[in-house]
Amino acid sequence: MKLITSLTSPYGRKVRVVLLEKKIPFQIRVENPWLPGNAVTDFNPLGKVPVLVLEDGSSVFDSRVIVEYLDHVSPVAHLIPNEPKIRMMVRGVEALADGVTDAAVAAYLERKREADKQSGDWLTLQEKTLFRGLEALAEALGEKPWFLGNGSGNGNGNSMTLADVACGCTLGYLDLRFPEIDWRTAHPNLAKLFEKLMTRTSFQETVPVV
Ligand code: GSF
Repeated sequence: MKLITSLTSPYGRKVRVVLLEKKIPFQIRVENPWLPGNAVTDFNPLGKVPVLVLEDGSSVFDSRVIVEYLDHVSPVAHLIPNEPKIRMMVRGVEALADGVTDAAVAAYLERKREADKQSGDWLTLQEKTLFRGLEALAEALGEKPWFLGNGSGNGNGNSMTLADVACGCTLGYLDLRFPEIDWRTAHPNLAKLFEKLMTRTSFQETVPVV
């Protein structure tokens, strides 16, 4: 399978981490969805990355659909638990992390516009969402080592789930685009989680490249 993504996309990183954790072989095709003439719309009418192109030529998007598919096609390192309530909790944290990323991407794009075209209200709205989301992530993690925390996790002796992966990709994106946001001091528990994630090859190999 082939993954179309940019090397800075936090959603693309989430998918790459899942592919690496699950040891699923893949090729990567780098596309920047914001550059004129990019090929993303050939694969996704929405023009967004990541897109996963399967062997039969069909395309899968967005990142949440892709990771759901990947977790089903390989039994290695299940990241999405089966039990409905636990599964909902994991997907809920993923939605929260993705939501923080959405706000960060929106604020980043707004800041890239010429100064006199930027909307202060829009930026404030996105920043408020971002900080509220971060707080909710920190609260959901609490003092547990992982979001599912106590080994009851995914039944393979490893409590890391998609919740941790998604949160890690969001935090890595903040470091990339908003280095001035000191989320580590505000939320030491998230800092601890991120540090642990960064010891894994899957996170080390997917550090955003500008
Ligand atoms: C978001 C993808 C996205 O916004 C997902 O896959 O989870 N909900 C989707 N991707 C951005 C690039 S990035 O910020 O990661 C994108 O492709 N934007 C192009 C555009 O035209 O919005």
